[in-house]
Amino acid sequence: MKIRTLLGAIACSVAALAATSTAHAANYKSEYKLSIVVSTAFPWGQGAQIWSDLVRERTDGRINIKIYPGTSLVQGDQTREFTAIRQGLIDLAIGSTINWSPQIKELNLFSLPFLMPDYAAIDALIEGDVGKQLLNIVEGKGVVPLAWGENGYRQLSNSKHEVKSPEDLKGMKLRVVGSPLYIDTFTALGANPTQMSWADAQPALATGAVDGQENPLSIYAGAKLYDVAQKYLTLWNYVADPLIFVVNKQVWESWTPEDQKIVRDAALEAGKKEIEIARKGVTPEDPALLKEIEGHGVTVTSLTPEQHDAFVKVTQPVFDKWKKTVGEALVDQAQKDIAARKQ
Ligand code: X2X
Repeated sequence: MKIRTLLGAIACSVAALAATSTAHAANYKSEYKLSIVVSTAFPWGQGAQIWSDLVRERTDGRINIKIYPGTSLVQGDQTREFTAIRQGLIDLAIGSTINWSPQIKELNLFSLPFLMPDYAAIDALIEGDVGKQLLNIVEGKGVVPLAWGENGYRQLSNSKHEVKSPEDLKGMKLRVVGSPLYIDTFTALGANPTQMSWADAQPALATGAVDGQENPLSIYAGAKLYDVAQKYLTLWNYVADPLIFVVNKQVWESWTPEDQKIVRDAALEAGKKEIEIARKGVTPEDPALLKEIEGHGVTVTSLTPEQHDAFVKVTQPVFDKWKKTVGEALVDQAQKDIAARKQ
């Protein structure tokens, strides 16, 4: 009798549990929209693919993420992506800190000219206290941040001539990204910067409406910018843009704690792998991508320490001005952590 009661109770709770998970699953959408700027042919998009695949596998298809490249959910306007995530037009995203800077001024940190001299410096920021503070700020804006990724060090290309000094940039028409900090930096360098989306940048380069642009080598090569007359490339590592993996808050809260953990762990795993992919082939130790670019007849210019210093000097006032916007304490902390980084 007792055993029967016990078995009955177990059967009841199993049924109740099953009912709860069905109820949860019933709240789930059949598809979750993930926004990114470039396709899965780029490291950024590969990160999205890895995340989406891991989540689908580990939730047995309960969470089905579809990738929307080209920031198509906001008609290509990267600077509206963060707002669209908040509003629920976008369920998930892997976004560049640059594109979300108009809404989160602290993310301009990574765009301060010549703040981060090497990968160890980037790691010291995103893996340390500064990274935590920034993710807290993102969370405070009502979006759930899960992990860091990386677009990469942004190098300068143009169709005119080799750039080795600020003088070489004089009057050059350059497409820049959506934070006004970039307008200030390139104005200080004597160029003629104009802000446009990545979608508009490619035709503008192809028609010669602009002379040049700045982007990580993976984007430069993936978009075949050497085929649109971008034959001069200067490696100057002046800024790098990390990526942030996020989920819309209401969507996040609609998931069970078990599924939340799966999505978070998968983001951390995908972020780590994506950073590895983004750093492939673009260093003196592993120059495969650089060699490929040179193979397309591109003049690749590296700077001597003196040439590098000239760029740092001219952009110092921009750094100082924007340090106030980003937050003096945050920038001081970043500089301290970079100075103490493990090489
Ligand atoms: O628009 C760009 O330059 C890109 C693709 O790098 C970003 O989305 C920041």
